[in-house]
Amino acid sequence: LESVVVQTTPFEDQKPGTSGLRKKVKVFMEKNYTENFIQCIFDALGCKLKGATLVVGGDGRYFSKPAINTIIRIASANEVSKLIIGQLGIFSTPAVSALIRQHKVLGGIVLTASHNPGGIRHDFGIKYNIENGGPAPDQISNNIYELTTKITQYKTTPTLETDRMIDILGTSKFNVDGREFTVEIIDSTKNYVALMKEIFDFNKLRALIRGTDKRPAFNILLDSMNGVTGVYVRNIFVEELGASPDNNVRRVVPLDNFGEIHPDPNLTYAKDLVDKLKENASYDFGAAFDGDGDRNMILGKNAFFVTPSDSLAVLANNLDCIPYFKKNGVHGFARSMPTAAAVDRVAAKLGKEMFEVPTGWKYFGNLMDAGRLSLCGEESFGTGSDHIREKDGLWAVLAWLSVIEHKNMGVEDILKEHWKTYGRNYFSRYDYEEVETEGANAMMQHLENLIVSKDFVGKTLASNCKTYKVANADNFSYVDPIDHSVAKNQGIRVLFEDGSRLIYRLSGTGSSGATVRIYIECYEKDDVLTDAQVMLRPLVNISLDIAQLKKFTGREEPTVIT
Ligand code: VG1
Ligand code: CO
Repeated sequence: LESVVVQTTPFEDQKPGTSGLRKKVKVFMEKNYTENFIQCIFDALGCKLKGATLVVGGDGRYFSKPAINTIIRIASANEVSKLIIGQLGIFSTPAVSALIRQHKVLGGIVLTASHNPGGIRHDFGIKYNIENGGPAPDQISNNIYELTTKITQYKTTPTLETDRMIDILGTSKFNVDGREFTVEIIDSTKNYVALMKEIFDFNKLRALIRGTDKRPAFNILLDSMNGVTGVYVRNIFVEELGASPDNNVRRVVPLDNFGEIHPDPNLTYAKDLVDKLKENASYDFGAAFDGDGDRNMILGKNAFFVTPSDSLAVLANNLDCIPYFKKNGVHGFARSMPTAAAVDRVAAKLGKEMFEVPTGWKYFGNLMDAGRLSLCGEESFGTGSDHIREKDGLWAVLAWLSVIEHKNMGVEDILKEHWKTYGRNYFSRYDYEEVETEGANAMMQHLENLIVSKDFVGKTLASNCKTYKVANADNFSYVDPIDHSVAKNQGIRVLFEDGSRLIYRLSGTGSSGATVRIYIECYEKDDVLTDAQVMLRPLVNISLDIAQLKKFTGREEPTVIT
């Protein structure tokens, strides 16, 4: 086969966001749009690409197959030696990360827009992961973006027949321009399942789920929301751990449009699961995952909600019951800046290093590679450890079940015990989706001006008879302790004297308009059982007030509250 060079012109909007390039499917379908971006990923890899192996796969959403066929042809023409692809194009994001590490390959291309809806009218995404298995750092993404603004041609092998190639397991070899090019289609779950078996004690987890002479079965309900985790959930929970395919799992067949739902595990978009747990009190535990399987939501009996920030803290406090950490030890902890600081208290008590990084999993990678970070999380339903370099929804559920098994306690009791020891970081996030970009930008600019205005620091803000004194305010910047790279403008922070915080960011994962996120947090040592929305009400009012949110966005109510 012979490769050809195709002339093309740049697109202006190929800047990767918080987690890769995400656009409507119809944008990726435009002539040369996908081709350009793939060629720019390869160009950014430079001479490392020649003879390299890459992993390719994603959450199976609409447009995955044509995108993979494009990747196969362009890779073959750019002297890649081998692609390892999941059958039917399916790999969860954590599974890609695991495979890159297990096979020690150059990197991987993940085809997903994560929790964004899928299908012909919705979103698609392409993300590059580097050789440690993690999302490309800013410097590489910026380089890819630079190239997309200048691209004039791409290389491809149009005669390479890809039809149905990814449907069948096996290896195909081609001769392209006199070089050997290999495509290996592998089982989507095998390596990942093996990894989970090394990390956790499957015998104990099976006993928990099936019940023993001494203990009744712990009744779980896992919701894959028609996303990619379905195949992993069936394999791990039903086949390996003996969960019931009828009663313990739901929506476990991945659909390319996620059944027209928003595959995002939170109280709004996974309300279905919340309702199931409320209706049926025999469920002890519920969990949901997002489209690509890196997010998780944890619920207890009667849908008792665990905030991701608390989830991280509870796991940090109990890691020693998981074989992986017994063997490898527990190094530091980390969270993204907007994530509530509950885990910081655990770190302080256990004497572990604690890091606060910008939003996005790519910022955890260097710390893990340097052996300084074992467990980390984000308030956006992301939890994970240094077993891979992505957040990992299934891992989080297996970790929670390990803690539950070990402590022989339910979710709610574990949380209450935790709060009794550490106090409680009340946390909520308000999202305003698809706001007009201009209004959102103007609001952020207003906040920028406000926080540097004279007398803002030191000011007392009040609502509902509660007063908060501003101790500090800034736009968060981060210097990576390992490579000293700098990430600026990562969110406006208003920090109060009593440790309460308000944070404002614009989302970097949407595909149309802007999404405003407001993160609200306070800490209570003793009053730990109040409803979070009640406790945070005064701070919420202050946050909307100082941002003049209604004036800038026209919005009365948030789209999603978590
Ligand atoms: C959101 C979350 C962030 C997360 C990112 C990717 O980003 O806030 O914490 O890392 O999504 O998650 P943003 O820029 O929209 O706030 V996912 O599930 O795409 O891997
Ligand atoms: Co995701």
